[in-house]
Amino acid sequence: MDFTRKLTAALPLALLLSGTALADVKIKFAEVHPSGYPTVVAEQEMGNKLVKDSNGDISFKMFAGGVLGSEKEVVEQVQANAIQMTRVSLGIVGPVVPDVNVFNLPFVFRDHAHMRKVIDGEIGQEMLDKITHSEFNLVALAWMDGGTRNLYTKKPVRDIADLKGMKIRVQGNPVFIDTINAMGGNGIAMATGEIFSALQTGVIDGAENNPPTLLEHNHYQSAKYYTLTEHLILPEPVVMSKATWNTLSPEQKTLVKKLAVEAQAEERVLWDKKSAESETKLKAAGVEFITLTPAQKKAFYDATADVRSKYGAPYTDLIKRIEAVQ
Ligand code: BDP
Repeated sequence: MDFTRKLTAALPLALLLSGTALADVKIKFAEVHPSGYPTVVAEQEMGNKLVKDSNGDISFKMFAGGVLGSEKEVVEQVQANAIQMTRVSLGIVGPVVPDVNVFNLPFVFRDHAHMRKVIDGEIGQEMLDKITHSEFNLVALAWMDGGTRNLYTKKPVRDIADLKGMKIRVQGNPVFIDTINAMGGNGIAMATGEIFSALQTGVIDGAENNPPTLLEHNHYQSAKYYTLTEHLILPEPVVMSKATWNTLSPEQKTLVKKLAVEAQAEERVLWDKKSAESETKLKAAGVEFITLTPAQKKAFYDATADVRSKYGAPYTDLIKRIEAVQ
């Protein structure tokens, strides 16, 4: 770095002002969500602070809208350090770091507030550490909020029986395929970017996600029924490639971690606002929100009991600790 500093002192001002060309660490950040989405806004802000607070030693460029590939592809690229950072749904991390699948179990969190309490506390940090200490060359820094996932379908699901045989897209994680199958549907894994046309062409009958994704990825144009099952509440780690992390100075590591945690808090505020706006917009666009009675919701919970026992068996103590978080 000292050498670079001496070098930069000798360089013309124009080159200095271009900034990124001289940065020691160049971060490409991949996002599957479009510009303006809460995660993208908070991460871009994190990037701006990173450039400023590192005095330009770190550069940051956001690639939103999935231009660098699907989340699965991006995680592979981050492991290989071809992409330096991303935010990814925990659903996609599960097949890579199976320990995190505890958070991916259906109905493992009581509600959205419970999930937030858990990720903000020691269990949340332990889960980030599990990613970091796995052999997969990722350093997990903080959590983004991905809201609560509900089913959306082309034909209404007013009761669990209506789901029978419906082809429902899930993220590429066996836990989710088993979850949909246990509910009577037919779970089909595909990347986020393929859902829109799969819904249009009838390759799938529905999918499941939070209101901002249903809106911003335009899935509501084909799927007009939104059944509030609340079956998954998936937090989303912000990860850095370990190869890049290892090139950072101790001060830079502290800075990156601090700004990622700040982004976590900022995104949460943006998330709540965006969720409320999305609900209003979806309803205005003719999407019917189907509320379940407690008994109807319990049917989804009961149907997925085997999925919780199958994947949760090695983690019974952890699950008890999660349940104990008030
Ligand atoms: C959204 C997540 C995004 C996932 C997407 C999906 O924010 O990371 O890729 O769901 O299900 O809620 O593909």
